[in-house]
Amino acid sequence: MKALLIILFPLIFVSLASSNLVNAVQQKSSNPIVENPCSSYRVWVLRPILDRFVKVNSSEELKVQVNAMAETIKDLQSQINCKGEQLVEKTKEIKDQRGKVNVLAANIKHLRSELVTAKAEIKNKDKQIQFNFEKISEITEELLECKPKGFCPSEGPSGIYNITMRGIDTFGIPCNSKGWLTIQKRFDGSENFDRPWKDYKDGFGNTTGEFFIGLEKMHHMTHEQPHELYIALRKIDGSTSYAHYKDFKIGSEEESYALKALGTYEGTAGDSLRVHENKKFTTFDRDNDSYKFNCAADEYGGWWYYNCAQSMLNGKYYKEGHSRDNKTNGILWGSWHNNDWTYSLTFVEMMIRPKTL
Ligand SMILES: [Ca+2]
Repeated sequence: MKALLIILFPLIFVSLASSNLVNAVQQKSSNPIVENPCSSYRVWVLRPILDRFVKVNSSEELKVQVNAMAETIKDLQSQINCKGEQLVEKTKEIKDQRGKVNVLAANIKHLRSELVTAKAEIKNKDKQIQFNFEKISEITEELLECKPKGFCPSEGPSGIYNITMRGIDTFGIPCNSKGWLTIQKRFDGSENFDRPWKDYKDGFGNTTGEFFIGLEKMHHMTHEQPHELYIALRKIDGSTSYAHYKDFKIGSEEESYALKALGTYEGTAGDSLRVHENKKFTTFDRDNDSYKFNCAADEYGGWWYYNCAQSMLNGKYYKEGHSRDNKTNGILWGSWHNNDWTYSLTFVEMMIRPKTL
């Protein structure tokens, strides 16, 4: 028995001492290990103790201790693997976030580009608004001035309308409901048409009766914009006809108020004004015709004579519809009364209006 105790005592002592030592080491280094399970610190610390156990413990105890240590190592390896997986996951998350940052950066770049475009568009719109504002101001000024036009209103009641245009004073003139402006009218013989150049230039008569508007006004109106001409005629028997010329233009006084254009003819009276196209105006005191004498002096009234006339709407007014003493100085439109130059019409109205109407 004594001999057995001698053998066991050292072993028990060594075992207890080893156990205490292990515990002491575990306690000493418990905090770092718990805080950082993935660390290899414990393995490093335990290695010499394990070596000691190999020398001092029995084979069974050593086996137990080694197994425990192996389990610990296995656990630590598992934790390292876990951390590795977490690291991979975090790396992937960082990569994703970088991708999102790149997308956001691209979006910001695109938005900046759109902002530049929008700023340019706003600048253009500002210019357009400024232009429109100036245009509206101009139109408003014109409307406020109530600037009259050099022709009749295209529609509205018939009556006397004021006409104002550059180069001539405002004047009142008859306009009908279809925009026609009367430039000459004969119907009762109350007005003398055998007048000098100045009267034909300025006009004469009464706009509510018989009158001639004046060559200067006719020139300005037809020079300002293209006009057409409509002539209404009536005989003593009450029959009527008309001649419609799609163009009508009178030259300046320097051009002797020539009949510069007539355009195409359309009507029922015949085209008796055609031969007077491009002829100058003649009065008894201003001979511009091709006749060896003065047509206006030999006949009656001013006209675009040549040698001398096929039409003569400023001729002498004969209430009975025929001249006296076989004179050929009446109101004539040859094609409508078979070139019977003793005939004389009892109603004439010459009218013009802008071609655009
Ligand atoms: Ca002559």
